[in-house]
Amino acid sequence: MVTIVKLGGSYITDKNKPESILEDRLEKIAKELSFVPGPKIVIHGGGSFGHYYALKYGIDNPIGISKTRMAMYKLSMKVCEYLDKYGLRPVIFPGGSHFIIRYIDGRRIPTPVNFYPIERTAIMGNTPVTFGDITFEVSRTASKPTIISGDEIAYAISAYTVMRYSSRVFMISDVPGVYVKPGGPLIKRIKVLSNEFVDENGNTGSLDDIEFRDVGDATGGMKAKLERAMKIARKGVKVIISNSILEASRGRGTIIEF
Ligand code: IP8
Repeated sequence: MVTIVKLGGSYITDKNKPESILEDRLEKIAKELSFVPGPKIVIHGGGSFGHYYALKYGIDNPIGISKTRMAMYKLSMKVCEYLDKYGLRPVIFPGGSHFIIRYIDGRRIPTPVNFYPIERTAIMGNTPVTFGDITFEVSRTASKPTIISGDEIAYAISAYTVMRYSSRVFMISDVPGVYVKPGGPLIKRIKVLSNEFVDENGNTGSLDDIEFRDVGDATGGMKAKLERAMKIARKGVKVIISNSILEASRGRGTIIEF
């Protein structure tokens, strides 16, 4: 079983302060991940590293591309320091070097390029670490720099590995899962095919009935996270949204499956 762990940028950094890392969270994640058996791949977002520089310099010019990607390497090294501390033998594979966006009929399709070294490294017993980054959006007629998010990379890896291995995705956030409404019951399981959920009290409902808290953040909060998780689940890969890798590995949190 390959475990793909997606760490949101806002989970591991303080988005309000450039280049600030929430080290206690990295410590917790690394420690928990060291108990998970089998191959693992870690993906992280940009938070107050990548997003700060992408906004400051833009991504359509050499300075912005360099500054943004350098910031992401710095953040990734910090993630790796903690993974190394807990014996996870991390190896960095920059997102912009291993994934592109294919742009077909108005749709962005995140696609692995040169995935073989990542796959082999995971099987060898190292932990590949990749991240949301600047890459290229390539259509039949044009190519331009674009940001590929950590979630898009999680999708690309899931879509690629689903035919080869059994895999699961843990989306780690600062809440234990998805709630039916603010303050109230946690959703245990979502079936994307039937558009239904079961909550922690055993009650069922339709996904259209979920009331999301209006968080007003740029990445769209839990609603957007759930949509991205559902895209992965439609490929046949189970996703668990949780605030803990240990809980997720026991099947606790919100499970999203086909
Ligand atoms: O935080 C974007 O990744 P995300 C990374 O997962 C950059 O959206 C370079 C801003």
